Amino acid sequence: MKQFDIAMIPGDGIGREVVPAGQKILNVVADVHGGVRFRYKSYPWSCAYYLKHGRMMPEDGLRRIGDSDAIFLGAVGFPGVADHVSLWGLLIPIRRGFQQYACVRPVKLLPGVRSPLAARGPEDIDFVVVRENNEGEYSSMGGRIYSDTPHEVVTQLNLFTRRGTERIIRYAFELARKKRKKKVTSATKSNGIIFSMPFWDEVFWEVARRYRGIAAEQMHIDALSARFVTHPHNFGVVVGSNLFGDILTDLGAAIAGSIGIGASANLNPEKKFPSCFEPVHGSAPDIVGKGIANPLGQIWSGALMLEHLGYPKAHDLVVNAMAAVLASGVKTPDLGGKASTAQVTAAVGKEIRRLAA
Ligand code: GGG
Repeated sequence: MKQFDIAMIPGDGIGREVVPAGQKILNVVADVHGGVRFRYKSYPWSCAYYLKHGRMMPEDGLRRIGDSDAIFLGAVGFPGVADHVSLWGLLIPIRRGFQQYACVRPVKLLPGVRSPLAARGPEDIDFVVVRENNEGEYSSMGGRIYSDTPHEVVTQLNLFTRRGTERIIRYAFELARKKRKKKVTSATKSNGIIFSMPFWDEVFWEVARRYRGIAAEQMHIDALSARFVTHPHNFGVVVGSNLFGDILTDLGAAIAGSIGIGASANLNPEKKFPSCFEPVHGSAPDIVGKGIANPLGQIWSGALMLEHLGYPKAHDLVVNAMAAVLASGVKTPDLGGKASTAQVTAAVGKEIRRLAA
């Protein structure tokens, strides 16, 4: 029996509703698998914690969860705490402190879900976005002077290192090797951003030359966003900087039916540190407490965790169960259904048991 220690951080808003749903499904998987068990420790780090303690997590927070096998996180951010305070106080330290430099986000239209794109089916929307997760536009370098005067000056430095750029692009090409469509598309903006993006392009083509069997292309982020809508079937793996990857994956989740279904893995590929699994969506204050949050983004993130921990078949089992439940019409309102968080979760659990039997 293999036991994994999971650090759970439900965080804010609907994170507190979908993380327990994801945990239920992990327990069902453990149950039907028989050879794996999860031991959870929950941490209350969140905006509520900030309002009480003046920080999003304790000073030694990373040390406390550093020994876990994985982190299972819900959502970060809530009205009453500035978004940059909550993000930089919790999620970004986790991503950086544990060198989770590869953020992998599948964009896949599951059977039973209607894409907002007309006449698109599951065979048209099935690719992965790899987001650089440790540097780029998410940088704390810069400053603000002469505040509240007409002479106010604000600078924000983007940070692109050769090591960081090369390793994420290499990661994207390695991933493309395992995919049906062997193609990597690079998100750039080297016409307007004249230092970092031409550098990104240069590194992209240096790496691309080493992967003979994999098609490579670069596209400006504006055109690429439009192509997500007009030609989603053309993509295999899309690689982008921190900000570009973040924006593209909200769009990706939307064309795959709902932001509520988007899953994400913040990976430390070397497995020196724990990786963190969280849905793409945020805390959704508008639907908190209504019991209608879509649990599938969290459940799918749990499936990505299973894959990372060495159980790819368990990943497939969960995703197949999700697809079957959606195809049967059990959906939360964001997908046009009437089911609650609890009903969708129970249906996925039941389907996992049925498929595994
Ligand atoms: N579930 C992830 C979450 O709460 N994300 C909030 C957010 O705004 N994240 C920005 C980012 O991923 O960079």
